[in-house]
Amino acid sequence: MVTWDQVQSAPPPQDERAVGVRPLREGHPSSRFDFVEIRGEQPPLTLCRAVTDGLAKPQKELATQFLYDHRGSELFELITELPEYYPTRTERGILEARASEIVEAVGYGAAMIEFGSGSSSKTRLLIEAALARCPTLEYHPIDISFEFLKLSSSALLDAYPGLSIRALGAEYFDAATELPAHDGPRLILFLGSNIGNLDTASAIDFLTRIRRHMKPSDRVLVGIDLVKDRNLLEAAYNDAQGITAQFNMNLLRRINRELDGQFDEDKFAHLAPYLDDSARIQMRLVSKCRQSVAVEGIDRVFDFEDGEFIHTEWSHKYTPATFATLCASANLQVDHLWTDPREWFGLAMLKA
Ligand code: AVJ
Repeated sequence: MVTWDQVQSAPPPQDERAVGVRPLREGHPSSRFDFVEIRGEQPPLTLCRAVTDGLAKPQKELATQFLYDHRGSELFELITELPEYYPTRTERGILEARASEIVEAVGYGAAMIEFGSGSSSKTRLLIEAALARCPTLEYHPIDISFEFLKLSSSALLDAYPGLSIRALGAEYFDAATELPAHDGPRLILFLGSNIGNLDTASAIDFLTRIRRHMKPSDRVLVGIDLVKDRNLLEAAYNDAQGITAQFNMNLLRRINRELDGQFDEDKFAHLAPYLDDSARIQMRLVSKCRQSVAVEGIDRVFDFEDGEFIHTEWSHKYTPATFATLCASANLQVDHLWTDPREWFGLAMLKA
C-alpha cells in the first residue's frame, strides 16, 4: 500500500514499465486535485495479442475491453438511454431514493473510492448526500483514461467546493491491490453492473483483492443486475434501433482499421442470448456464412463456419442469493441490498 505522502515525494520511475506510481500534478489548478498513475506488473494487453490469441481458440473470443474505445464508449452512452436498456436508469432511481441512507450506512467522514468512474453522473447523487452530512469529502475516481479523469474531475470540483479529488489512473485489478489510504472509513464503489462483465473467477479475484486491504469500517457498494424475465433481459441487449449491434460490430471495424483486417460487416450478425444455466447474457458476433477473413497486420487468416460465433462480452445477472454466495467466496458479507420496486436492479453494501 502506498500512502499519499509517499506518492507525493516519490521520484518518477526510471523504467517506463516499472511497477510503481507516478505523480502528475497537472489538471485543476488547485491543491484539491491530484492524479497518480499505477502501472501493473503485466504490460497491458494489446489488440494485436487479443486478436492473434482470441481468434485462434476453438471457441473464438475477443477481449471485452476492446469494445470500449472512444467510439465504443460513445455507443455505450447511447445504449444507456435506450428504452429497452433499463439498468442505468433503474440504478439511478435507486440512488435518487436511497443516497442518504447509503451514505449514513458508512461511518462519518468516509472517503469515496470509485472503480470505473465513467462520467460520474450517478456518483453525483452519492457525493451530494455525503456533502450534506459532512462538509468535506475526499473522492478517488479510478479510470484507465487520464483525459477522462481530468475532465470529469474538474467539473466535479467546480460544482462542489467541499470536494477534493485524488484520481488514480489504473486498471481495476491493479488499483484493487493499491486502494487509496484514508484515516477514516472508506466507501468503495463499483456501480453500473460492471462486475457482470467479469466471469465468476475474476469477480471473486477482484473482490478478494479489495477485501485484503479493507478495514472493519470500510464498505463496498456494488451495482448488480438482477435475474428477471428472459424477454426483458434479451431486449436490453438486442435493441430495436440496433445500437447494441453497432457497439458489438465496432470491434470488427476496429480490427479492420487498426490491424488492416478484412472483416465484412454484412457477413456477421450481432446476437445476445440469455443463457439460463449460467444466468448471463453472452454478446456474440455470428458468421452468416462459411468464410475466411485475413488480418494483414498480424499476417493471419481466420476461418469461420456458417453460424460460428466470436464471444465478445459476458453480462452476469444475479439473485440476492447467488450474489451473496459470490461475496462469501471473497470473504465478504452482504450487509444490505437496496432494490427498485420491481426488483430489476440492486445496490449491495458489503462488509468484511
Ligand atoms: C457496461 C457491463 C454494465 O453488461 O449491461 C451493455 C455493457 N453491453 N450492452 C452491461 C453492455 C451491451 C454493460 N456494462
